[in-house]
Amino acid sequence: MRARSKSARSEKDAGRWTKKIIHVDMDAFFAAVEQRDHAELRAKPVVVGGDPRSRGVVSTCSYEARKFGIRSAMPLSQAYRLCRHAVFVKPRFEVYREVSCRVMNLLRQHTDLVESVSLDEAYLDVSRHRFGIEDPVLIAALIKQNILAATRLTASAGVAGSMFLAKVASDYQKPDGLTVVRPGTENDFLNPLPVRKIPGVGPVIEKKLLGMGYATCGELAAAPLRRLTAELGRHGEYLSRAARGLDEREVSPWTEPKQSSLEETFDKDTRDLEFLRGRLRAYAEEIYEDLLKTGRVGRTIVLKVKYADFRLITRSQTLTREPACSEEIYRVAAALLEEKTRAGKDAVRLLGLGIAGLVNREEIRTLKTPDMFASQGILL
Ligand code: TTP
Ligand code: MG
Repeated sequence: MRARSKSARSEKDAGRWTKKIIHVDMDAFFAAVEQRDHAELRAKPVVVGGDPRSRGVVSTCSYEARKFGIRSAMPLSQAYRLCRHAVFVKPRFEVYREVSCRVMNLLRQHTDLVESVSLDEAYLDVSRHRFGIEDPVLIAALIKQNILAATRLTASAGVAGSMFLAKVASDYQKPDGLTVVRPGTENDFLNPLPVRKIPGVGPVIEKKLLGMGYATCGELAAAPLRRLTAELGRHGEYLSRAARGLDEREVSPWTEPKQSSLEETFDKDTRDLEFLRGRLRAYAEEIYEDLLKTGRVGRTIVLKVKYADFRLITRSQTLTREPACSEEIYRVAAALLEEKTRAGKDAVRLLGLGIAGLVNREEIRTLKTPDMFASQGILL
């Protein structure tokens, strides 16, 4: 009898959440690592990106720096104008990657269904928790504690019935937040939020939506779909569904395309092909090492070029099998640079190289469908 009543209770609990999704996002990630490792930076406006006299952009900044209006992707020179006493530091990607790896491993202690979307951000489906914990809010609280104890860094978490809502929720009370969107309260949570809170809505789409008279998700949810698609093309349907909280995506650790990439804004625009090739070779080596270290494989090589006039292009090539060495990545990238861009003729401001469509070698193995991957040229 006892066992029965227990299972009846847990069935009832499970019924309340269709899916239990947690989104975890580290707070001011690169800047928080710098403040952790350099005590003199704590409680100060810290900008990660490099020398403010260089032409790079802000990777991220501490919450103290955000009070001055500094934001990711802003030119460093502008950040300097906004806050002259900010401390500008160079990024240490190897350290961030290591911390990220540690955090992702902690998340995998709770479930195999972890989809990491960037160094500092991941979704978990904890509908079936590894040790049977039923309450996703408790799991999220444990995760935050695990991360703090292991890394001395804070993360924000969102708990909801879908990936979309969990992501919006994790952003809701940053830093060190834990926001829960309980089943049945989805619209109450979403309706008052400004449209900018929808992932993928940047300043351009926001302006367009405001111009159309939609300031909040509630207003956007009530907008005729035809009007949205007419004005915004294929974004229209996504926005309409997002504003209504509709999202059927599954957390998928092995299929989601991921990218390993590096890019650099040069101190001076350059037409020097030899120099650009040299940079590509250095990126290829670093990327290849990263793939080896993180056990990931991918076959699509992506080259990014921004010209002096800020025109940005990407060119990619998908190989028939995964690259066997950094030299192979370099050769493909150099060929793309020479044949598919105007580098050497037009001045180049920024150069980037990446590998897209990455999957995790371990995760492929556990899928036990090697044929599927062999047909894509990925060796197990
Ligand atoms: P985010 O999670 O977007 O930002 P964040 O962790 O710094 O701050 P928040 O508390 O708002 O989450 O990005 C994670 C890291 O990715 C960030 O620390 C630095 C890097 N990044 C860039 O290098 N360039 C960018 O434009 C952005 C947005 C992030
Ligand atoms: Mg973050």
